[in-house]
Amino acid sequence: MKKRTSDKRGTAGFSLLEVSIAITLLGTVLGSVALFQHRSQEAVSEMLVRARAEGEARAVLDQVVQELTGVGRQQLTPNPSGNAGAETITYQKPIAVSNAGVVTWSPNSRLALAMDDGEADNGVDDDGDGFIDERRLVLTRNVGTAAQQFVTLLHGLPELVPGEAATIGDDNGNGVSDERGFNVQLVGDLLTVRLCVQRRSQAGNIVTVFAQTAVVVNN
Ligand SMILES: [Ca+2]
Ligand SMILES: [Ca+2]
Ligand SMILES: [Ca+2]
Repeated sequence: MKKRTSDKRGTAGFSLLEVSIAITLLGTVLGSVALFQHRSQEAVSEMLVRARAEGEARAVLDQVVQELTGVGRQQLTPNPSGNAGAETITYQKPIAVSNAGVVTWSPNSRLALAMDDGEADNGVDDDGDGFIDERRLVLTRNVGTAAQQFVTLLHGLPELVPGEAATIGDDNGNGVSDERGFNVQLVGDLLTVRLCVQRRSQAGNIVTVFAQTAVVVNN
């Protein structure tokens, strides 16, 4: 009589080798999922940081446009029409015009870069935010008078915008040489205002935002 044989593999379950392969595969899959989640979180973090920085830059640009609207070309100091434009600009706005057409100008206001809080111009990241020698944009009203007032409009503007080297010349090909995070440049009657801000994402990646606009100046 033929002896009945049983399928030992079927009843004994998985072999050690199979279990070991399964655990390895599961580990790989879980690792991939964790990596994917981490990357997704970082991508979302970067998106949020970028959106916030763009909002900040846009709002400051609007404020700068408001400041510079109506300014006279002759009242711009220094003359920002060179290749390097200007990173500090002093200006006056018309506040009255007499019947004879004589314009009364406001006291001087100034937009200028200053070292950011806790930062010194020394090639070192003094405030530990991951950026070296970053600037802030400062608006000064009533320059040189008893009523002089300072307002910081924006923090975290780079010493030189990415793509621009500290050698003379327009390395990033945007028409301005050696520009910092704030620059104004006059071409004809058009005053172009450029902003660049930098932030760090949660994982420490650099997020750079550029924004620019232009204002027509009076003669
Ligand atoms: Ca810093
Ligand atoms: Ca520094
Ligand atoms: Ca440039």
